[in-house]
Amino acid sequence: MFKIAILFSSLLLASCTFSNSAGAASIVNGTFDTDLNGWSALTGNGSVAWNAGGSAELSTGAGSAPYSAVLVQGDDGLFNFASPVLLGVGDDLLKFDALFSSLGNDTSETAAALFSDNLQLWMYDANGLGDVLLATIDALTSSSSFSLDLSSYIGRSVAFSFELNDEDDGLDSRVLLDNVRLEQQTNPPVTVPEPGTLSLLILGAFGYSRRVSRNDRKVQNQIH
Ligand SMILES: [Ca+2]
Ligand SMILES: [Ca+2]
Repeated sequence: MFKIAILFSSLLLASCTFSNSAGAASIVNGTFDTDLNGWSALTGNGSVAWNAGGSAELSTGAGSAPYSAVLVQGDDGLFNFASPVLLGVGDDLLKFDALFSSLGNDTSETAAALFSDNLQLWMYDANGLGDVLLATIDALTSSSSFSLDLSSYIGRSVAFSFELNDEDDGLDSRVLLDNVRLEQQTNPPVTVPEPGTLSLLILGAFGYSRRVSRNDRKVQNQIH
C-alpha cells in the first residue's frame, strides 16, 4: 500500500540533466475536441469519459479508492511504454486546464480522511530514470489553469498520468481536463510562481502528496 509522504513536493525535486538534442514533442489530442483518442483510461470505482463540451471528464465513485479515475498518455496505464512522449528542446512547460466540481455527498464514505479528493499528475519514466509527482491538486481548489516546469527533464521519454484519487472525505468529485500541451518558455525563468503553480506549492507543503509505487496501481487495477 501507499505511504503518506510529508512535505513532499515534486516541484522541488532535484533532477538530472540530459541531452538537448531531441526535437520538441507534442501532446496528442490535448484539447479533447471529439474524443479521448491518444489517451488511455483506467478506473477503479470512478469513471473516465469524453465530455461533449470538449474535455476529458474524470469522476470519483462509490466508496474511496486511489486511482479512482486515471487518464494517461505515453503509456497504456500498465507501464509498457509503447509510445512514450519524448521531451525535446522547447518542451519546457506542461500546461493544462483542470476545472473541478463537487458531485455531492458520498454516503458510502466515512468522511474520516485527512485529505480531500485530489488530482495527482505523475510523470513516469520509460527508461527507469525515476518517476516524478509533478503536482497534487486538491479537488476543492478554485484554480483552473496550471503550468509545470519540465525544463529539467528534457531528453527523457515519459508518460503523463492524471490520477483522480477518491479520498474518504465524504464527497465525490469531478474534474474536466482540457488544453493539455507542452510549451516553450519564452521569458526568462520567473521567481514568482504563477497562481496555479503557487497553489500546487502550498498543497505540497501541507503534505497532500503521497508516494505510490507502480505496483500499487497495477494491483489496484487488477482489483477493479
Ligand atoms: Ca467516493
Ligand atoms: Ca471522496
